[in-house]
Amino acid sequence: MATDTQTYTSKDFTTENDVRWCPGCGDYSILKQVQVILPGIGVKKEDIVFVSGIGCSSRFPYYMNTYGMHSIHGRATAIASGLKASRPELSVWIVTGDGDGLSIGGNHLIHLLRRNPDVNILLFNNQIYGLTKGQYSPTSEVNKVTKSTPAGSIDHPFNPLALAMGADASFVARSMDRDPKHLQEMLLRSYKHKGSSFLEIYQNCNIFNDGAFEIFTDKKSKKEETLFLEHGKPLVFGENENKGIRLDGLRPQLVSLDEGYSIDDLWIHNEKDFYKAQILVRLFDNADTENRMPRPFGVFFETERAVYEDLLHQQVENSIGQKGEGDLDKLISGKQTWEIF
Ligand SMILES: Cc1ncc(C[n+]2csc(CCOP(=O)(O)OP(=O)(O)O)c2C)c(N)n1
Ligand code: SF4
Repeated sequence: MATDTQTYTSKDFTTENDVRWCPGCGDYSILKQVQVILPGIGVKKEDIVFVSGIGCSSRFPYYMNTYGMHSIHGRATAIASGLKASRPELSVWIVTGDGDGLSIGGNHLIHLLRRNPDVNILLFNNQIYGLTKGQYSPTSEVNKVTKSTPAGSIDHPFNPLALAMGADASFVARSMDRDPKHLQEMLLRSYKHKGSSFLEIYQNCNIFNDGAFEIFTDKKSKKEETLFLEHGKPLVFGENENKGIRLDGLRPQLVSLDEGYSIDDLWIHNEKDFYKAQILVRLFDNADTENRMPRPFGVFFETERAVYEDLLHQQVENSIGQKGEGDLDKLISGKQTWEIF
């Protein structure tokens, strides 16, 4: 095992623990891609921490040869925020599921995003509760029949990226387990972003929700159903790259390049454009909608914004500069203390 970051390989990040996901689970690919990109970031293993909540996806830290914490349900975000505030030099990664991160942990997630600590959030979205054997989750589609919705779900699902934009996330992206190259690219972009990176990863739970994202991942339909975003490039997609999206005022419009429109008419992707990102995250049509928009993948939005730990440490330094080093005993005893005999 290498100890120098220059000579790390993906093997340096694997452990001897048995990986206990079901055979065929999408989590394996995500684990692999994380292990592939980490040698390239130049950070020592002992300075990397994976914090997870509870769920199948949250078993992730066991399988990483880094520091890690399998914490409490929905609270990976809270624990990671505290860790980053006290040890800002660490590379902190949060692994969470759609249940862990958006049900019980939804509140903590939005507050982390608005505070913007420099952490990377990987939201494994399989649209189901896997660990507890197949109940519906906040991203399950309407009419979804599960053990907890035997007559079909009547809940309107979350759109995770719209939620992240609403919480003023400074980096918002989507990828999928079945496109290793794209996933590696998005993981690296997430790492490089200074601030909270929110990366939603479509992940197949082949036991309780098999094929939830098949139209986006299957070779036969992928080109027609997906749109891969590239900064500065037009929004083109389709089997023959003959379809695109243009903006008609504020409305996205699906057009055919064979029928009167050219590349020059199309919307040019700009990751820095907050308003256009708000429109992009809404390309979220159901698979059965006629003339549906393709589902975008890639970086929707990135902006620079002060990070929480920098502000916090600056504030502490300023206070010390103004008032001198504090005295904890004095603070605890306060102005009015009594001795009881
Ligand atoms: C306080 C608390 N409530 C409920 C549970 C049960 N529970 C464990 S994991 C989970 C949801 C997991 O779903 P998700 O986050 O989507 O992860 P997956 O297993 O699909 O990867 C639930 C409800 C728990 N462990 N603790
Ligand atoms: S239950 Fe689903 S998410 Fe959990 S390990 Fe099995 S396939 Fe993966």
